[in-house]
Amino acid sequence: MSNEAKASVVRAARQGRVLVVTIANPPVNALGVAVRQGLLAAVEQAEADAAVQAVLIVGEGKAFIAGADIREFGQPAQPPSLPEVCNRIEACGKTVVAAIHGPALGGGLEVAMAAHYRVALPAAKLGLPEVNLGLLPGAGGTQRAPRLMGVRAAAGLMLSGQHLGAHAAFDAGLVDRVAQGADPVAAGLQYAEELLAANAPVRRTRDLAIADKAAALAELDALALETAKKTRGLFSPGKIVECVRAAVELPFDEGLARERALFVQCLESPQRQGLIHAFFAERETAKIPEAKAAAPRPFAAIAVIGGGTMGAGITVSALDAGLQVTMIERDAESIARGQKNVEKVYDGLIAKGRMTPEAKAATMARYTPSTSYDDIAHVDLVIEAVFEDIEVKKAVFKELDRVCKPGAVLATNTSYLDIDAIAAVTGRPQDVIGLHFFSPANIMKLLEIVVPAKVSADVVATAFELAKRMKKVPVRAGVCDGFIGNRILAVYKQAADYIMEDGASPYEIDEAVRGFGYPMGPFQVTDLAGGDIGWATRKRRAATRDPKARYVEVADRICERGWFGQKTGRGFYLYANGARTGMPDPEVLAIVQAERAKKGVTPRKFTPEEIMRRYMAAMINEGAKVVEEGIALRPLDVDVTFLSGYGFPRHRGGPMKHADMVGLPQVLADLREFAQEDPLFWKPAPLLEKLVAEGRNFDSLNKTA
Ligand code: 3H9
Repeated sequence: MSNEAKASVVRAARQGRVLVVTIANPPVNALGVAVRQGLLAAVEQAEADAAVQAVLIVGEGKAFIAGADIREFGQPAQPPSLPEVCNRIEACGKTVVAAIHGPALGGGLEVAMAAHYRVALPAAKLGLPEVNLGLLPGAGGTQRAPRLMGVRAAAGLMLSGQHLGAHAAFDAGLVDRVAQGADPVAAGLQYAEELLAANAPVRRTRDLAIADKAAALAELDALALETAKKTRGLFSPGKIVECVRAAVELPFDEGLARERALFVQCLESPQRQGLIHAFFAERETAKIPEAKAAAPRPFAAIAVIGGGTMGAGITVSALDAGLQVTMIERDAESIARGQKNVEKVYDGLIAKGRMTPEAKAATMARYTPSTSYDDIAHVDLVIEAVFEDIEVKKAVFKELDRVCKPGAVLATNTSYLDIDAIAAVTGRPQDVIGLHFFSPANIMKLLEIVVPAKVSADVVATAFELAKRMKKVPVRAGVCDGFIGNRILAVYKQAADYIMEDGASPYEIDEAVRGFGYPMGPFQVTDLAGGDIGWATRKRRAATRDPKARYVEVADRICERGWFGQKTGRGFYLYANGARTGMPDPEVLAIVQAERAKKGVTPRKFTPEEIMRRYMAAMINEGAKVVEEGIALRPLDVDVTFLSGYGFPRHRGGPMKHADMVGLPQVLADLREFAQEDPLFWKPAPLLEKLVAEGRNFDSLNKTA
């Protein structure tokens, strides 16, 4: 980087006796090498200039400083390091003030904690979210935060990754004052001048004492146990607790050295790679060709067709996004039920003290129930969430075509069906799109935006804008049976069935999948969702199934008995007396055994590793096909789909990132080995073979579309 560029990311200019140091590194003032150099130079300038009596650090734009530059992790280190910069700020002989008007996160808060005084403005957000990236605060944060806010609160901030607003940060002792307004320079200058006028001493955080060390250590013992239990399988949380212990037990500089050593361990961990991949991937999925080609259509009033679980969840999401919602149901009884489904969500929040009855009333004022399509002639966007049957959906879209105003966006929430065929029943296929929400729709973050052949670019852009307003994670998908998520799910579920028929029990498989980091295994998920849903899909596909393809009938045998999972008290597991955790069922094992005998399968043993190799190979292989066919724009879109909608362990970055970390040659070798038993199912995706032949990985395809 040229000297001029370096100079421009950190500007230092004297205002009276205060040197105002402005970080101007858009979009979020991350602490890249040029910023670190600039900050160091500014402190030296302040020391050298006799006219300067205080230093004020501020950020330009929306953020104070969002943290270290995450893009530099994994690259060769470039001096000065951030710990060095923070130490230099703290050592400055002139009073240093940080004025925080926006996010001060991670390294950003560490810079502020190294300053001698801190003032926060109302929009400030302070936090140490490194744990979300598989890291720990590595620029003195683990040593300074406990000195400022106490051991327990500091550990809580670092382990949760939560952000504190200005007042909460003040109450916690992280900042010294809360000022009004939005101008950090004005607020900071005023504070600095007051401090100088009062002859306030240079006050270094490193010199603050930690009170009652014995009690703090006892608390940390308990916290270490609790953290190990709660963050099972995660690396950095335990290291955070170790750092805080060092803050209590060791002199400051030794604590810093310990923090550095543990930070480097985190930096080198595969979990850091997975989590940082997830962070960027979630921001990349909104970068789609249509967003560059067209602007979204405006929307304020929408309609939701159907008031079942899905329709109600979507309605809540839309109301929470500030939209007007008209819900349509076929008769008075159904619409009353639909409204009840919506109100149930808000009543739940009221019961938990998270919403006031007044806020509910204000929200519900934007909700209109109706049984007549004619009431939605004015809306800008419609989301259909009726029964998953193509004929029912086509009938709805004919009605929408009849009543909706020209230019209204018509979306279907189908999870499998052919959206091109649905669009074709209207006279305006350019306005028809898929919005695949996940249940419960007001909670699940994923929104698959399914792009049929004839839809216009501005409708796609509108769908992405809607996702943003609803705070969803949008992923662009092409039309095929199951789109990205459910299509791949169907394949790895099949792999799980094969493993079961070949010898592992459903309980062993679930345990292996949980051991990998999922909250639940596939058979538990089936029981939770209801076995009848998959059964209906299997029946629908029976006619088109390849007769040569292996088909496991265990789930059908279970469904034939009326065992649909939790809701019937029995599925792959037994749920005695409405229990939510299932117990293994010997009768299910007997069914599995009978099916094996029928097919002449001699059961064999599988280790958890063998189970996961197959499970993941099936997922990755189908993921490669989905990318190759253009159903997903990039491998990262597959990753985000599984991270946000299917419980894939975030620290592994998603299935395609996981494949890159395992190494594609290994994945291909696994597939070829399994293909010896079943060449049809385990046939490697051509894209995977191509990448291996070219020595490339999935990430090489992740450039923005
Ligand atoms: C750390 O500090 C380690 C230290 O303790 C120790 C060091 C030794 N770096 O989210 P947005 C990009 S670890 C680089 O869409 P918003 C982001 O990719 C760090 N880039 O905006 C996006 O780029 P693009 C601890 C970053 O307004 C653009 O900025 N800090 C960074 O919704 C806008 O981001 C964190 O974990 C970064 N640190 O939210 C904070 N941050 O336009 C992470 C963002 O090309 N950041 N970008 O897609 C955030 O939580 C949010 O970005 C923030 C703004 C709340 C700041």
